[in-house]
Amino acid sequence: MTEQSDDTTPTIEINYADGIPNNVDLYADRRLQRAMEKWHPKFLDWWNASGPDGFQTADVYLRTAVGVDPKGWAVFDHVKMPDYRWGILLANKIEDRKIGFGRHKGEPAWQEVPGEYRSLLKRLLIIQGDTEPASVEQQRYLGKTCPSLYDLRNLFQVNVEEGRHLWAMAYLLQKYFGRDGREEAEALLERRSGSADKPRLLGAFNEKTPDWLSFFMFTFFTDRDGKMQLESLAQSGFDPLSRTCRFMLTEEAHHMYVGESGVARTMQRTTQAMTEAGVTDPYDIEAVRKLGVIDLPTLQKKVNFHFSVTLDLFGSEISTNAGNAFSAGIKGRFREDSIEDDHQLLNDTYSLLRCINKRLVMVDEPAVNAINARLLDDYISNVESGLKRWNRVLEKTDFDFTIDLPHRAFNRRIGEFSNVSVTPDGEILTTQKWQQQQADWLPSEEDERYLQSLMKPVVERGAYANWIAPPKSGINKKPGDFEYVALH
Ligand code: BYC
Ligand code: FE
Ligand code: FE
Repeated sequence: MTEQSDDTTPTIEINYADGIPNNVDLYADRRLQRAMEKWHPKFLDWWNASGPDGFQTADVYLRTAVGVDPKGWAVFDHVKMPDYRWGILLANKIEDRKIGFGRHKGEPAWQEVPGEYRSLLKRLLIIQGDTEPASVEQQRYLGKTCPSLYDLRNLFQVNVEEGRHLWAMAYLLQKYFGRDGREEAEALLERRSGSADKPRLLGAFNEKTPDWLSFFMFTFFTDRDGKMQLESLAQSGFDPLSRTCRFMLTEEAHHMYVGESGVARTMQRTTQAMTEAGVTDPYDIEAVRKLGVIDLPTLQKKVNFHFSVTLDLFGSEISTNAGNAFSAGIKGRFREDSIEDDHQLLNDTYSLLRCINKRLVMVDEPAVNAINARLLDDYISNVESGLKRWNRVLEKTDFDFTIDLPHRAFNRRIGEFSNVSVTPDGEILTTQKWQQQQADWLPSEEDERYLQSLMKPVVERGAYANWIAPPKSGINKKPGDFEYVALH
């Protein structure tokens, strides 16, 4: 007997012959084709105006999807970013897929938008779609200060894929939401990260990503929110959304890898430089900075910032919006299909930390209202495993330092803890006291200035900025001095 793949659905080929690569038979739907073809040049205008600054004529060693199954979907080649084959790619259809949760559990998954959930669904697509271009805008100027060609290539890989994630949401909006959908797809290209009059929709996506450490932290913490949200949407009873998100998730893993390995390489280089120079105290910031590397306390402050800002992206812990989306079968829990319960949560409770009368207490709440709280818990435990891997890098050194996550109530703007001032250890302070101490917990202007001072471009093949160690291995098994980006 020959070995069979466990995926028995036939792979739908990606059509690269016509204008827009796709595996959704785009060219059979004239109305949609016209809408996407109208949107495409506007997307390119956005990319040129707000995507990576410069480098548009450079040849970048990028991966492009050639298939949509988790194994072996990518080819690598040098391409100019504006020529990247953005397209519409959905994971293969699962025959007879059923809705897995909520009041429609067990009914066939929807292939069209259920009328009663139209606006709920549209809102989720808009929010998801808004974050993708926002992150590209936030990272627009990083190319100019890349620590190596390898890192520059990774930045651009992340950028083009976030661009494709925008395509994914623009496709769903234009295919399933008629004229409103077309307008919303255009609006996704009009809002701008950090803009005063047309900002992006969620807080963290209007923050700056001013240096490469911020970029690595962002891809570790914030792209991981992307993963959690996409996992929840991949459970959706609306099948086109589920298939879209399943394919997006295969791209997401690399983004988090870029962040995790970027921070690990930074810590490795810092501790190496300290050892070589005989600096024994990690808190002797002046001595460490003299070596031109990033001191560990500043790294901790960056963790505090990016973690707390990202927690806000989960919305309020107690949320009827999220409960409605769950009961409707539109947005599930993290890996809903491997949870063992009735998937309806009619009588279940969930235990979560709340802030009541300015005190932090554990409370049991109806589980259906605590969907966001649960996803937040799943996110935090996912982050914790990454942190353990970082701390292993530190354990191998002679320094007594660990990176810790701040308390979940620290520095929050959204949800349960938005009205209290909490230290990284979970102690409630008066706002005034908290503000006096915040420079100990969050990057100060001086810290930011120091980081900026390190951001000098290194573009010689095989060379790395002094503050970061080279990666353990290259992309697609390429050697260290490979020309990941050919600058012209
Ligand atoms: N900022 O009941 P609530 C990614 C609003 S990242 C501003 O608390 P709900 C990526 C909310 O809209 C993943 N406003 O929470 C990563 C609502 O307003 P309306 C992105 C906020 O509804 C890196 C009100 O407050 N995807 O992909 O459950 C690079 C009350 O809402 C915020 C998704 O988020 C905030 N932080 O919302 C590239 C998935 N939080 O409607 C990409 C789709 C809440 O009353 N979105 N509000 O005016 C959702 O599932 C949900 O909308 C949220 C939480 C998770 C955002
Ligand atoms: Fe994305
Ligand atoms: Fe991402």
